[in-house]
Amino acid sequence: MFKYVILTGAGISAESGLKTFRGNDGLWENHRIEDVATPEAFARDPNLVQRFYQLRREQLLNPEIKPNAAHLALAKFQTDYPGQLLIVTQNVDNLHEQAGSSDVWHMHGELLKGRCQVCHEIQDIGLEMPKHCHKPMRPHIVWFGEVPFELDAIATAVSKAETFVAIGTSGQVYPAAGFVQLAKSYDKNTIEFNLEATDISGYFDQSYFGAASETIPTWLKKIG
Ligand code: BJW
Repeated sequence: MFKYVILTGAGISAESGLKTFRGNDGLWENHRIEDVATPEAFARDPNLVQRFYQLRREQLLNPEIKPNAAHLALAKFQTDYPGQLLIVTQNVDNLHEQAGSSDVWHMHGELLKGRCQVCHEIQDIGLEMPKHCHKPMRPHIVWFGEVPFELDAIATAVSKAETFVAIGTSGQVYPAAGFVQLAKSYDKNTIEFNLEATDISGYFDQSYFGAASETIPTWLKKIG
């Protein structure tokens, strides 16, 4: 089992140029993420939702969007200490993989995958959403009200790890926001890295405030 379980959120990719969800105005064409990222929104206006994710793929595929020092330091730690560090990411980008990380579980899905609405097959996709079983595939994304992936395996990993770490997540979206309480219920060490205090800071034994591109490489050097 892994010594460290690391939960990452949008904040770790912010310095790579991808917007966070709840920063600034948090709106996309005047829609709140909660209004676009739901199965109901997709049923009501599939074109709007497909357009939202196509724009997100366009952003991610821009060659200027690259992993930053935080992604790279995590990947290097995984290479130097194989099997010690599991990354559970809420992010649908592939910046951990681009940085060279191997143990990455995408609990909210992946932007560059589509899922067949009929037979549920999952496929790698590019910019355009392909058809499968004569219908456009849906984004392979966990929307509000849908059950995130790998939850049982994540709970097991958290219960067996020494330390649970959250990086760049606001702690507003469940069940991910509850992992720290789960870790505490097993008496685990818990650490948070963020720019500022979050709704769940009180559950962490230690909180380090600052940009992840600086705090994460420093911390990993210390524990390596
Ligand atoms: C930096 C930084 C830098 C910036 N360095 N840090 C009432 C109470 C409790 C729960 C619910 C409720 N009503 C509804 C629910 C459930 C709901 C929920 O939690 N809603 C809340 C809004 C209240 N959750 C769900 O529906 C989930 N499913 C579910 O509950 O199923 C039922 C079930 C569960 C378990 C068992 C059985 C049944 C599904 C949630 C799906 C979330 N999907 C999204 C969108 C899809 C992906 C996409 O389109 O991209 O996932 S929402 C969006 O939020 C995205 C993210 O992964 C997720 C979390 O956001 P994140 O990563 O925390 O980003 P931000 O922007 O919020 O925060 C960024 C942070 O970074 C900030 O703190 C900054 O300070 C920091 N930062 N720069 C360090 N340089």
